[in-house]
Amino acid sequence: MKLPLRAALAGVAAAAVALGLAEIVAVFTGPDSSPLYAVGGVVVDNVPPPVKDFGIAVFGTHDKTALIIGTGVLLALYAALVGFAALRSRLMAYLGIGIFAAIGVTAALTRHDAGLAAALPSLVAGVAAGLALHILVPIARRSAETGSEANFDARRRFLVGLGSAAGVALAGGFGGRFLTNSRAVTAARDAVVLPQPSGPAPVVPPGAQAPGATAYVTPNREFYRIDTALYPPQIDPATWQLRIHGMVRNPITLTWAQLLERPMVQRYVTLACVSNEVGGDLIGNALWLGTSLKDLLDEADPLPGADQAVARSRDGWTCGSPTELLRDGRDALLAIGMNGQPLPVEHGFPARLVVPGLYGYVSACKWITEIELTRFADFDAYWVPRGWSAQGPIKTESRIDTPREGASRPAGEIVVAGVAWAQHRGISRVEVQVDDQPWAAATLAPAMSDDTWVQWSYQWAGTAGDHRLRVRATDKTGQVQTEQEAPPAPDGATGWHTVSLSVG
Ligand SMILES: Nc1nc2c(c(=O)[nH]1)N[C@H]1C(S)=C(S)[C@@H](COP(=O)(O)O)O[C@H]1N2
Ligand SMILES: [Mo]
Repeated sequence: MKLPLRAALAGVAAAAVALGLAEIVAVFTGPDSSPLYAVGGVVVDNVPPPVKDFGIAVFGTHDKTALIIGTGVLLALYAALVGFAALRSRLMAYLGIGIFAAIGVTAALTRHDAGLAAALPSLVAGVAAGLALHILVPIARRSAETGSEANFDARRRFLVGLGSAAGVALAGGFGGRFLTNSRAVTAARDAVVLPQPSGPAPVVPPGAQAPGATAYVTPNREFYRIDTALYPPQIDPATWQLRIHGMVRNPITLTWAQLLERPMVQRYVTLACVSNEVGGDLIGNALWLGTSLKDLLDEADPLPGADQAVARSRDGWTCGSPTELLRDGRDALLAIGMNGQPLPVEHGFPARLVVPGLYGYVSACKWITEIELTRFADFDAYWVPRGWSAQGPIKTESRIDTPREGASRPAGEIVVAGVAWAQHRGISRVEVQVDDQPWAAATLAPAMSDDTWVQWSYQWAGTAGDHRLRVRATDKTGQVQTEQEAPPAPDGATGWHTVSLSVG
């Protein structure tokens, strides 16, 4: 192996050691301070919207893993260059490492609520990378010398050097992650005993499940997850507080114990993501346990003109909902339970907002710590400067769940089924169209309320041949789902979900 390649390998090994040790330090300074996660977080907050949409479209809910791996690959390339540079000039190599550490430090310090300690993992990483390179490059040099007696020995030393680096890196990386996960709030969450709701739990009517359609109630493990958090904030309820402040007459601070004493209700509410494509699955229905957000806001007593309630999460993410809408009597909840469990950590433990009728990005703040009353004219929440609309009412939509695109079926009775939603307005009608035939009414299953999706089904006498099925819903305001196709940005995709299949 040629010397430049050996030097590049030494560089990569040095970076691996650095990142491994940084993960160990980050066990104590918090997952967001690890250079990989801090830099990843900055990338998440700053990628242009099309790239973010591409990430979600291609990697789905694995877009975060893809980002971390992508960051790792870029870093490895950079480290290889630094190793290579070390052959010509030590100074240049150390400068390269300095830049790498500075990027990590800056990223970590600029994360929401970061203390000075957040700089530590990247600083340690920088020093470790420098030392590792200092040791490895001379070994690499000697091992590449030919014709020397000790050459065999030198090669062995180089391999041992690389092996040790890999060992430190893996032990640090996996050990650090393991320790971080073991410090997670799992135990605190397991210890939570959810309070009893004041009223009886709503009962799902027997016919709510249409055969062939997605489950009416989405199990927690299958519920879609969308957020900007590379590592979900770990919040111990014992230290959690919600502050309601800004343009209010009575600022409120609510502790976990105080929250548990408030009246609780249980409501089925279907949550939907504005990024959902027509026919997509970024939507789910759950039984939420929570306390009335309207009552909390009434107590805080917003000043006239405070038309926007900005919810802020522990990691600094924000969303803004119309104050009036939160107080119009709908079941806007400060939720702590999801399908009978404390909120899963990925879904906002210990507390989040759930607002029927609004897309998640303008309402469903997870890991909530603050609600600030302000004006739409005075504050843009997280997604607004990134090209999304400040107002995000859920659009009337429907989806075919069976048959699937490209399916083939024997001729005869074919069940066409799916879901339709127009949260808080409710669905009044769903129609199916086969090829260019007239629209035919589907059968609506009973729904819990206008705040959830509705399942529909249609018995179709399928004839041999290739066919196209389309669906459209009408909400209870009389609005028919538009055929006009629109992408998710800036305020939700539209169009009719279409499925092609062959029969016979
Ligand atoms: N703190 C925080 N809350 C958040 C988000 C986020 O990025 N951070 N994303 C929102 C978006 S875009 C959606 S669609 C919903 C998704 O909630 P879920 O992950 O529980 O399904 O959460 C909302 N709440
Ligand atoms: Mo979303």
